[in-house]
Amino acid sequence: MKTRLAVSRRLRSTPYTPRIESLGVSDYSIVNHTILPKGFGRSVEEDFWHLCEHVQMWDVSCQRQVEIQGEDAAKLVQMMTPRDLRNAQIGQCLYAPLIDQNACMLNDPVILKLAEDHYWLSIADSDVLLWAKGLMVGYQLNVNIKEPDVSPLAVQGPKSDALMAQVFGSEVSDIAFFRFKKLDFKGRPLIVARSGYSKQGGFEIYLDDSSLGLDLWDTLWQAGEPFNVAPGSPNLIERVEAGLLSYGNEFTSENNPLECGFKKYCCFDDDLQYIGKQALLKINQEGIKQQIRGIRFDGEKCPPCASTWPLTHEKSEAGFISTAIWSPKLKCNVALGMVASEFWNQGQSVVVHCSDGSQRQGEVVLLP
Ligand code: THG
Repeated sequence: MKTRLAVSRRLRSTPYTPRIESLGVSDYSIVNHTILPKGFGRSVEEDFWHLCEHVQMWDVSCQRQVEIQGEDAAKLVQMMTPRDLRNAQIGQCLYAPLIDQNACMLNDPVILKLAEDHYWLSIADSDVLLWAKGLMVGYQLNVNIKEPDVSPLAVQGPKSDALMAQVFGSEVSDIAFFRFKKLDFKGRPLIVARSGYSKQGGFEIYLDDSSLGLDLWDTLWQAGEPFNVAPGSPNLIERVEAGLLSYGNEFTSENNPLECGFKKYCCFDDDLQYIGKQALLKINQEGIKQQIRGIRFDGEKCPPCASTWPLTHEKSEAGFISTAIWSPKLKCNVALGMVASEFWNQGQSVVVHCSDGSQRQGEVVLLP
């Protein structure tokens, strides 16, 4: 029997959903209370090769924006993250951990600086809106906070520059990595960033008017026909090989940013204040006991990794894997997981205990 998802107003559809449905969506996930198309009847491997060779359009409307605007906007956004935003520029995208007072991870959004007093937090799967509103009330900050009508559409893959130039003009090629510009779409300026949840290159279009969704989709789709465009989604093989982490999978609110490898996004300068700084300083001084690593392991294609799989070394617990999949490029299974400090060095041998009962010989690798 085919299981279906009962979509309601609460599990939100997107401006692109009618096209996603007519293109034969076969799998949905739910992120930020919004449906995320994950498959179109092809295998993850087929989607992977297509993404590496051509161009795909992804409905990533579930990357919801938390808009923070007003006199205290910069202050509030800085309170929420250990990343130093003092030199952030208008037009910049910044990947940033969000932490609570205990330095526990709350989210890892891409922050867009739209103006000195205007930010979007393009969030992963947790309710940042409520945390931000709580801080606004508790600290009596002069800001407006809302989730605007913004539905990102990602164009990813090596032919994305060529496709995007057809619709937005040659200006797209001037957008640097993790920068955005406002580009005209039928008389309407849309934010277009060179970013996205893959390492194959590409853009994210932040459509801020749902009523234009089908027009935007159709225009890109038509322009993409010569480039072999296909519908797609964040690809598990590509994401693991690229070392792109996922909140709720590789790390949760149980983890701190140092365990996630986000030290480069943590500022400890005396003159920068943010929530959780004291706790984070203490963790940094004491040193962490586990950190996210890549793991390669032997054997046949592993089963889908829907929970965590234990890692051991000579009967000692060594951590766990949170995401695993067969890599057709590397011809082995590849995974991401949290590895204890005694075992986190590159080349360390570990045993992976898969959910099908098999035990596979594996090796720890550093993230790219
Ligand atoms: N795009 C946008 N919003 C998002 C995501 C996205 N929100 C949810 C989720 N993805 C957040 N997670 C990530 C994880 C990694 C990256 C982006 C968002 C990423 N990282 C690059 C890297 O690790 O090499 C670049 C980081 C940097 O240079 O700052 O792209 O995909 N809009």
